Amino acid sequence: MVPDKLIHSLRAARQVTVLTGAGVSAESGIPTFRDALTGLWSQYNPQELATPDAFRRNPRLVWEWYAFRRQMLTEKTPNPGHFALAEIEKHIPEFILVTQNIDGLHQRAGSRNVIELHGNLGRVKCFDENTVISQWAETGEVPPRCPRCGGLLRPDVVWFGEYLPADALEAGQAAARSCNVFFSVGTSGMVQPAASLPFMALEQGAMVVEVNPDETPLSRWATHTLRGPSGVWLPDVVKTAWG
Ligand code: BJW
Repeated sequence: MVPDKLIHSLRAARQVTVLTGAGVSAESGIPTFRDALTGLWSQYNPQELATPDAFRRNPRLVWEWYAFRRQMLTEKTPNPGHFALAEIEKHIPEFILVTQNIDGLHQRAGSRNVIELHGNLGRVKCFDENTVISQWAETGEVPPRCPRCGGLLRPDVVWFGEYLPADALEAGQAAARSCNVFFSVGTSGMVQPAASLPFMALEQGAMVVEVNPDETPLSRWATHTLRGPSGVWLPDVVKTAWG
């Protein structure tokens, strides 16, 4: 059962901030990263696929891995957890959804105020110039080349050792510091700087709610933990709060 105190705070909240991670898309059939059996990192080595050095070493491998994941995404759709977050947004004066996910499923579910911390798989940028590129010549070369400078194209996502987009990070941190209720949904809390956001909210006195089937480093600090899948808990929160 959703705790009464959480429902009361949510109904009264002026600002709600939500941080999501791969777990919110798990029920759409998209693998997480660190789940022991099904997570991407149980099959693939992040050092060979999700770092600038990996791309320098083997750009074709990295490009093809992301192309495979982009293709997989075309068959996936938002799940009840995504839709519930879009519904919560309608009831809260200021609602900010900060996501680490690159799958665009929140926007497809109808969420409007979304901050993407780790980029988006649907975009491509130049490895050398960092410019987002929407069109390029299909010459058969893998990865394709930047039409402006001839550099290699790469997915517009944030790899280990790269800085997050400064405007997105600043907006996410400000949203964490100014909210009344903060939800941390489907993230292991292992990757910085995103993992610090719930702690910033706690420092400012916000109610922090974790939604996750498993324990994380946040669990013992969270005001409430909803232990289980977000596709079950989040619709329950909506139904209890607003019928
Ligand atoms: C469910 C569920 C269901 C399952 N319902 N829940 C400070 C200290 C130590 C290290 C660092 C530090 N600052 C920076 C670093 C280095 C690094 C880092 O954090 N490393 C740690 C691993 C130690 N960070 C960076 O490099 C970042 N850059 C940066 O900080 O720049 C400044 C800097 C540079 C250099 C040095 C120092 C500072 C960039 C991080 C970029 C992360 N990129 C990735 C890949 C994106 C592209 C791609 O998709 O391929 O982003 S890695 C991967 O992890 C992806 C995710 O967004 C991110 C977070 O993972 P997430 O979402 O939490 O997924 P999981 O799988 O970990 O967890 C899923 C959860 O869901 C689990 O808890 C399940 O239980 C749960 N779940 N089913 C709800 N149905």
